[in-house]
Amino acid sequence: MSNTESAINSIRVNQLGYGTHLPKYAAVLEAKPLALFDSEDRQVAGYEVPELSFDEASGDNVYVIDLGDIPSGTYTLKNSDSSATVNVSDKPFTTLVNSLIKGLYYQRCGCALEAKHAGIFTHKACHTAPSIDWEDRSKTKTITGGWHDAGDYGKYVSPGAVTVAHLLYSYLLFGTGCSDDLNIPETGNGTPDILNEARFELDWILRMQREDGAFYHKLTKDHFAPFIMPEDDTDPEYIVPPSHTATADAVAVLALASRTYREFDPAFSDRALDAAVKGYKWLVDNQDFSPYINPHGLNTGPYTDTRVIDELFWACCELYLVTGEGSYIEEAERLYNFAKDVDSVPEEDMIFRQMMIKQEEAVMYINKKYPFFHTPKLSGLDIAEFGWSNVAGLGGLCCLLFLKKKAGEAFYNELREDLLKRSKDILQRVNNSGYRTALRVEDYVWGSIINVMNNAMAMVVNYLLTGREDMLSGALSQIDYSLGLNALDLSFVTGLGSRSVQNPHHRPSGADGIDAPVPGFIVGGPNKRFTYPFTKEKLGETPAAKYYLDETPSADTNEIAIYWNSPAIFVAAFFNTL
Ligand code: 9MR
Ligand code: ZN
Repeated sequence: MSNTESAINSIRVNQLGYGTHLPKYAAVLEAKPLALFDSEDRQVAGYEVPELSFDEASGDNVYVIDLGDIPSGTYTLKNSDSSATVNVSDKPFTTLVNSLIKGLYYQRCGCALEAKHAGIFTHKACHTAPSIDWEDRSKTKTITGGWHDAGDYGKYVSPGAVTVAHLLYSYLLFGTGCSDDLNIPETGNGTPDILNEARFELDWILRMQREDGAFYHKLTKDHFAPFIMPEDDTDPEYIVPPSHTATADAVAVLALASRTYREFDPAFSDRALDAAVKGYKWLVDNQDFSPYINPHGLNTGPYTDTRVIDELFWACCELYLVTGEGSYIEEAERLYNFAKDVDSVPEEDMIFRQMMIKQEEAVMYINKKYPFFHTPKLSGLDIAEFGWSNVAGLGGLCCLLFLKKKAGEAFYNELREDLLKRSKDILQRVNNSGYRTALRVEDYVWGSIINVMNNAMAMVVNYLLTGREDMLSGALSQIDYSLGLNALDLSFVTGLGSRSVQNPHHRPSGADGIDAPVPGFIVGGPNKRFTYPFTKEKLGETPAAKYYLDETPSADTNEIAIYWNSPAIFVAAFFNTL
């Protein structure tokens, strides 16, 4: 497939399908009349297409049309040069949710994927050997389990914690939309499979805690493996020193897990809370924060994060909810205010002050060393962010949708206003975009799908707080984007849609000898910032929304990652409950 071919079809739809009771958008690139035909070729609706407008991100002239009320069924939408299949049903997103969760199962490490669960996508047990302590090579420890992070076989605590948080919140908020049996090894054990799958990662996160309470940053080799199957990837793995961000993320997700699993496994719930409290104590006793950077000779994903204040905020919110101890929410509020203005930190809080100032220095340093992170300047906590480096929004979910007024009336109201304002700005981006994509031109970065899905999450939260229909349709458009209503006319989810990603940057998909990619992964998508030279060579001046290659080597545009699946699970699970 080339990007020129993708311009041929002038009608772009959500290739998987639309909800009977939800808005149904299609994008058209020709100002020609459109008509909708049922499966017996009878016309059921006709539409005039007004003037197209120019979409800066894609360079296309495009119009998004609302197809109106259509009963369940399969239809064809046509104009004089193109046609597209339109599926309408009551529960269009069940397949999406289930397949994205099952995708995480395919990332399981330390065990075999057996045919009865994995179909043709089996592999033998991988990464079961003892790992070596990076700092003291004489020490080894066997830490198995967890999910492979992405297209590589590394396992990293922060991204894992964030992924699990998305799953647990999906279950807690939208349980009926995401609790199907998924044919994984634990299916039928009395716990919903979304929690069974999350538990696989949680058990690994628990194993990543050092005796003193800190959490190791990651468990990887010193380099990315070639495109081989995981069981053939036998070079030594290293236990990489702890970081503050990994520790705070682990604390937060374990506190969240403690309340989520209480009814299914009280012993696990207790264990998770003990580990969280111990991790938090380590953070309190070790405030000499400096961001994790890869030591010399270690060349896997850095997941460098210059700001730990959002991780601490999230951890305090979760610890308060699960323990009811007031000091945690006081701390959360304090952090929220400090982040707004470092000069407001009183003298007696010098430790925090130093931490924040150090962060400013770190931002400058890291921006130079890892330019692709575009580290933001310190200016408050962004509670509309739910990704691996900025988790303030997860603390926001905890306060706004669970603690509510128990967070303190004034604090709750402030957080609510903050979220409403940020999500309004996000909706503005949707309305400014030719394809109703919640991205500005500059948001097409490595893993742009995270911006798309984070923004959808923020609009979902707004909808839950206000019932605003425009927020609901704004969020829905992001699901449509991921399933084909986009400038590339492509479903970014492997295995779903009539025209979907075929060559993700995913080692098993590239090495298993099977033509089709492993199903159930959403790829990072268009990225015009810090792309590989070969991507630039092929795409040149292509507009941002089309800066994408469906080619295996293109980690910069076509990799998969656990924490890109998970926010999409959250959003799709929400729509599944409507
Ligand atoms: O998701 C990460 C993205 O925000 C960064 O810009 C990018 C560049 O380093 O790295 C991404 O994370 C990768 C990680 O470092 C290693 N595993 C694969 C991840 C997805 O590409
Ligand atoms: Zn493995």
